[in-house]
Amino acid sequence: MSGAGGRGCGSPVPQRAPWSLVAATAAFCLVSATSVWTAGAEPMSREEKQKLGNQVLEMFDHAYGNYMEHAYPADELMPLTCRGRVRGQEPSRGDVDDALGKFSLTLIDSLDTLVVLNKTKEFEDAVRKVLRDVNLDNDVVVSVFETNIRVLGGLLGGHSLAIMLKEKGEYMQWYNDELLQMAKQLGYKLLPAFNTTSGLPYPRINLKFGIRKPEARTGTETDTCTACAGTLILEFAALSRFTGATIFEEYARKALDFLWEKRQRSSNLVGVTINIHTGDWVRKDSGVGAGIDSYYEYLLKAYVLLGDDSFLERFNTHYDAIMRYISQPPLLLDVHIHKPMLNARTWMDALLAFFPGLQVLKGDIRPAIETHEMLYQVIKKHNFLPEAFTTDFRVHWAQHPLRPEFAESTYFLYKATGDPYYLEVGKTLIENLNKYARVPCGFAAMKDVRTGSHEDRMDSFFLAEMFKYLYLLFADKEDIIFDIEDYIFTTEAHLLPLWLSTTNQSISKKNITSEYTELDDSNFDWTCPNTQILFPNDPLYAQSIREPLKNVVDKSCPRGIIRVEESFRSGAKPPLRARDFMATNPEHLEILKKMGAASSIDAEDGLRFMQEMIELSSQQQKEQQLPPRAVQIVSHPFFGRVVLTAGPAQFGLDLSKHKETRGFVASSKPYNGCSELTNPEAVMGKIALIQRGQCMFAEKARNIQNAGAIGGIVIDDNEGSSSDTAPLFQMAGDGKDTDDIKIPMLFLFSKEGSIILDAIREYEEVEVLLSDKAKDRAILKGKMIPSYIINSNPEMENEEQSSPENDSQNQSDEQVSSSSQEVDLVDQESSEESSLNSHPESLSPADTDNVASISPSEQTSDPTENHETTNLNGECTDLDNQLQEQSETEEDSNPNVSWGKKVQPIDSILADWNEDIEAFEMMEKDEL
Ligand code: DMJ
Repeated sequence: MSGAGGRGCGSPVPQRAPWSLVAATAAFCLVSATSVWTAGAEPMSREEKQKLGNQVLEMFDHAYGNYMEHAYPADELMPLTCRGRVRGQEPSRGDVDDALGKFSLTLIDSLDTLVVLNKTKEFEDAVRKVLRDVNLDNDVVVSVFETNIRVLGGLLGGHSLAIMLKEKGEYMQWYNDELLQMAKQLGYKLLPAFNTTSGLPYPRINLKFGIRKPEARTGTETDTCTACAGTLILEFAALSRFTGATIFEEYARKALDFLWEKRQRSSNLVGVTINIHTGDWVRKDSGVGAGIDSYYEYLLKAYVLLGDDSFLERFNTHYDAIMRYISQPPLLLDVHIHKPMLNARTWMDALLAFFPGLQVLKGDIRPAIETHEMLYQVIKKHNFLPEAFTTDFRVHWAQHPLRPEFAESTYFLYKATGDPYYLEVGKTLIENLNKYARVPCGFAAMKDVRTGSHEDRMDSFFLAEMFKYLYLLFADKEDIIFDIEDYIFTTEAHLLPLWLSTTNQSISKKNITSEYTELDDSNFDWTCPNTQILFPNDPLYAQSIREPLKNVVDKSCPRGIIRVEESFRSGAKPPLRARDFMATNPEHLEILKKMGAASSIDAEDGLRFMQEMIELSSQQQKEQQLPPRAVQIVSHPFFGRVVLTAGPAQFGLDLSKHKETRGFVASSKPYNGCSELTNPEAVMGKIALIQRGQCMFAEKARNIQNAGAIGGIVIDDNEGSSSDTAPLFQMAGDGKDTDDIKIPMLFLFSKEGSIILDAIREYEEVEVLLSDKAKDRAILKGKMIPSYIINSNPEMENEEQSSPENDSQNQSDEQVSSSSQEVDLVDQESSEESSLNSHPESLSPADTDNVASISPSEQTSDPTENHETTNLNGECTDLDNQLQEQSETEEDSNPNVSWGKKVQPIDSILADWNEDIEAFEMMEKDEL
């Protein structure tokens, strides 16, 4: 999401229509408040701000440079394997891949970032590359939503700044609207998606063949997400107004009109998913995060950009409903559209982090400060915002794909309040990115914020949005070569000029509807908010709102949201939880006695306690689920920056209880480790690498232990398997007593294992750290280089993915198959079965259903996530921290561009593997 730059109410805005005052709704706050701030957090010096701005520039160079060097013209960089992600050449990740259209996505998404970051020369080069290399006519099925916000938006943002630069007279003098022509071409390619009776677009389209034709391979979908259908108006209207071709704005307006018609009339809320033919709500839950977020954003911004009152009326009506039902400060919780008093979830998703920024644009600062502060507390606990977290701030879904929403809200809150606190927040974001996400070849998404493990993924929005907001946060007006306040940010942070509001207005005139007399006008803010009211002569305003929330995450024990708030306000002791109950504790016995007797709240507690006791005992009967572990490569040139997700073992040293194990790696002989090692001298004192298969995991462990190894890493022999697509795998013992195994054992899927094997080939001496959680790079060794001075590792890109040992001994007799469970007891199966299952095509939906999975509820019952306990004083303690302390096929139609030249197709297995975690699947579907 994002907001308008805008001007103060009093600023002369000759090129803008009267409705531009609404752009100033936020703008007034932004401009004025920044200058009135005099107290609160320590102000940050200009030097410090410049230093941080320079750090952002260096980080951008690292991300963009590695993309251009190792991935371009592919859509995205895979920062762990240091190569481009090309659709059809990597295992499918499901809907996430629908953003990839073989159109050099990251380059296009980065265009206007280059100008914001003052890299005008690089922008000029990048535009030339787009014009020379990018083909928009590929036979590939893409998401209409993603293509609109990232590619159409990227081209329009690039065009907007290209004409600005041209006008300035130094750069882009040759430019003749070529990006706009490409944008128009793309716009026409997207139009067939709107061929529905409702006017809501199909979710996907084939760039070459459109929709429905047999060659298109798409057009049978019936549902789309609300944000998918409702996040088009800015780009489509800009395209119409830039070109004079009215059709784009008309189509986007029609889709918005339909969504508005379909709002639930009594709650004024919209659901997450809608049937594009009937208009029925398919998912009737409603929030401000995944699946809906940018629909609301675009209503308000459409008003800002286009000056059409109907958009503001709609936004305000929805906003009123959001604040009434969904906002439970500091939380934002999904509800049912028909029963809006009923929460639909007990967790929040990371996408809602944009909402405080939107609230700033609306001028509603207090709840923005509250929610932002709550999110910041979650980030402080986990370094990043997990994709989903519960109302008691436990991790619900541990991934973090370097999303920019929180940085965006931080920027807008700083502009609105001028409180230097938000600069400190930005500084923390920069530090965490460098410390935990930076890898030699870019920045890698976090696979698990708890372990610090990485995913081979750097989404284009990281360059489009994150660096813009972070840079702008620290920049003064003179650091930017144009006036940012003359532009509005799209949801992908692309810049569209506000002067479009007065250009080619015929479309809007023709389409404005007049049905809005039914609405209560008193709900609408037509005037510019005054910072004297927002911050009534009290510069400590933001701080005073934040202060009570300071410990909301650290001090909260898992419990119901209403009670969280209640006890938070009253300072009362939290209710006793079943898992904390100790029969020997007199205080607990006293509380127990009271339950059901004294008050309705006690009765409620009593019931909850009983329920929890039942759940707890059934949970304890379940098989032990261990959390993932981490293998961190600490030797040159990795220096701890690459963290691989590893499966745990149910035997050997428990890394969550003991100090981590660190050592150089050595391959065992025989590589399968199934008999006494013939190279004990090579593995003595080292961490032995062993191939999966042919005997029990425990047997392998004993053999390497006997040879003197201090730990073991079992590497999957199913070529192409990856923790990106497979569920967590844990190694079980042999059904006998395994107490004799003292060394730690971890499991790596083939892709992660090959990163280590490649490193051995390249650098010979490779040192790793086996632990429950990645360790801070700074404390790994005195040898550490400053985290922001990184050399990329170009050599890695051409390395083969399989080891020589694999080649000779790859008699994989085991696979992650329908029979495999999270806990594999036996490390043996017939090779016949293996070869059958090692092909994705052989995995029928039924097969994949049987694949080991971790459901969201299982995830949350993961021992690592239920670490908060209540001590005798009723204070919450965090076992997480204690533990941490203890252990610290599509054709390529552009002949000029070689898409696959740098790519080794390592992952042929597991393609199209269904996501196995139901919540994961749901979120991915709503993934924006
Ligand atoms: C971006 O592509 C856009 O901001 C979108 O609206 C939401 N999700 C991503 C970033 O997380």
